[in-house]
This record gives sequence, structure tokens and C-alpha cells, in this order.
Amino acid sequence: MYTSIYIKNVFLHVFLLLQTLFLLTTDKSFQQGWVYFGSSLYFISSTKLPWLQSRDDCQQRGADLVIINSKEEQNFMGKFHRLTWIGLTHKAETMKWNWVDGTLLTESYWGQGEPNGHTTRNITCVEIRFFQQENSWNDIRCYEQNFWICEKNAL
Ligand SMILES: [Ca+2]
Ligand SMILES: [Ca+2]
Repeated sequence: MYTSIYIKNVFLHVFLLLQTLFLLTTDKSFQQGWVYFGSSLYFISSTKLPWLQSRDDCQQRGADLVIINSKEEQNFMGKFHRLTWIGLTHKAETMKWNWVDGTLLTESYWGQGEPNGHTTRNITCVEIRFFQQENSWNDIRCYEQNFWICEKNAL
């Protein structure tokens, strides 16, 4: 009786170990995957983080959170079918939307009724939320957790 429970436990542990190894391996290969589009390379995360930590991750990969410069690039964002951070935040001091490279927002793709939260004192960040539609942006608190998209120059 005890022996059989012991053996079951050993099998369970071996199974969990193999599963962990498998997940680590697949996650690693996924992390190495960058996708070409236009003149940029894009990386989509496989985990969720708050906006600031997402940006840190991009910078460690020699990139930054994605800056959407064109309608084509905006449409490309929808192809990932995930709620993702983009490199856009609203700063209460300036009351303006800023891209991570310091440029101001000119061409925007807000979802219906958005942005609706930027009057709060907190810094507000932007996610791709309504990814089936071209106007897919939503403003949301930066400490929420999301997948994220990094962009770097393909050259
Ligand atoms: Ca871009
Ligand atoms: Ca919102």
C-alpha cells in the first residue's frame, strides 16, 4: 500500500519535472522569436507584466515597446490576438500622450469611448484591447498586467 503511494509520488514528480523542462524549452524558443514587418522586428511576450516592467524587458532585448507609426503597423498589431501593451503613456503633469521615444501622439486608434481614464492622477498606459477592430486602443492603469510587444529596427 505505502509502496504503491510512494511509486505514484515518484511518477508524479518525474512527470512534473519533465513538464517544467518542456515548458522552459518551448518558452525559451518562443522568446527568441522575432517577427519581421515593414522595416522593424517585433517580439510578442508569452507572459504578462505591468507596463514599466514590460518596457524593461524590451530594453533588455535591445528594443522598446512598440511605437505605432502607420495604419499598416496598427493593423499588424491586431494579428497577435492578445491584449498587449504599446509604448504610449499619458502623463498627468503635461496632460499629453507620449510615445516611449518622447514624441507626442498624432495619429491615434482609440476604441469606442476611449480614452476614458486619463484624468486620474496616475500615469495611464495604453493597451491594444479591441484587436478585431482597427480602433483598438484602451487606456488602463499601468500596474495592470498584460502581454506586450517590443519593436526594434530590422537593420
Ligand atoms: Ca513603429
Ligand atoms: Ca479605458
